[in-house]
Amino acid sequence: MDWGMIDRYSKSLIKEAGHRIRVSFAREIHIDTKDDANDLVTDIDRDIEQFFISRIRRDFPDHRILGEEGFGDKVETNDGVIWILDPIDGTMNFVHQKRNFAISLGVYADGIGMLGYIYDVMADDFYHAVRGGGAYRNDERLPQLEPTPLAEAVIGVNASWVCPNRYVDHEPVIRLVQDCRGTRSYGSAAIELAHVAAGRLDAYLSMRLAPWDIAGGSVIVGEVGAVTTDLRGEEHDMLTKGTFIAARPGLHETILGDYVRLKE
Ligand code: 2AM
Ligand code: CA
Ligand code: CA
Ligand code: CA
Repeated sequence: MDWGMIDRYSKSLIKEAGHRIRVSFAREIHIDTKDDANDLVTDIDRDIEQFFISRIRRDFPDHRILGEEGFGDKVETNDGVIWILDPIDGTMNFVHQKRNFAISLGVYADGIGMLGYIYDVMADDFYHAVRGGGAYRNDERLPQLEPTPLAEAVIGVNASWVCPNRYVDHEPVIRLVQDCRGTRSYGSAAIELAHVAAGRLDAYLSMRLAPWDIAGGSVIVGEVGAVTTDLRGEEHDMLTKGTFIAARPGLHETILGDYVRLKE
C-alpha cells in the first residue's frame, strides 16, 4: 500500500471538504435532531459524508468506509483498509457557533491506524500523522509529550463528569477538578485530541465516544507519545462506542488509578 500517496490524496480531499463547509454558511442550513433533542445533525453533515464516500469509493473501490451519518459500509470486522470518518465533529458548535468543529478521518489497515487527520475548519488548523512519521500541525512537527504532574495539568472534561451520571462516580471527579490546574471543554472530541497532541491539553476524557470521534485523533496523539485507552485502561477498539481517555504518559495512570471509578 502506498501510504504516501493515500496521505496526499486524503489531505486534498479534506481541504476540499473544508472549503465546501465554509461555503455552506452562505445558504440556509437544515437542522434535525437524532435520538434526543440535543443531538443535532444538519444537511451539511450528510452532504460532506456523501462527498467523501463518493470520492473514496470511486478511487479506492476495495476499501471500506465507516461514517457517522451511515452512508458508508456496515463495518463489523477490522479486515483490510477502513476509512473512519466524522464529516463534522462538533455539530452543536457548527450550528450554534459556526466554529470549533472539525473534520476527523482515520485510515486503518487490519485494525492498525496508519493515517490520522483532524481539520479545524474555521481556524484552518490541519493536524495529521502518518504512522511512524510523527505528528504535525500544519507544517510544524509536534514534539513528544513529556510527563506533567497533575497539579500542573489542564484537563479536557465536560460538565457531565461532575454531575451524577451512569458511567462514573462523580465525587472522585470533583477531587480531580480540584487537584488539577484547570479544566476545559471544547465540545469536539477531535479538537480536544488535537489539543492533547499539541500539548495544550494534558488529558482528555469522555464517557461515550464513537469510532469516528477518535479514529483520526488516536493516530495523531499516538505519534507524540500520548496514552489512549478506554476508562478500564484497555485498548479502545475502533468498531464500537465506549469510554475514552488520552493523556500524557504518567498522567494517564494517575487519573485512571486515583480518580476514575467506573459504575457497575
Ligand atoms: P458530533 O458533534 O460529531 O456528534 C461532544 O459533544 C463530542 O461528543 C463531539 O465530539 C460529538 O460528536 C460527540 N458526541 C455527541 N453525541 C455523541 C454520542 N451519542 N455518542 C458518541 N459521541 C457523541
Ligand atoms: Ca453527531
Ligand atoms: Ca463526532
Ligand atoms: Ca459528527
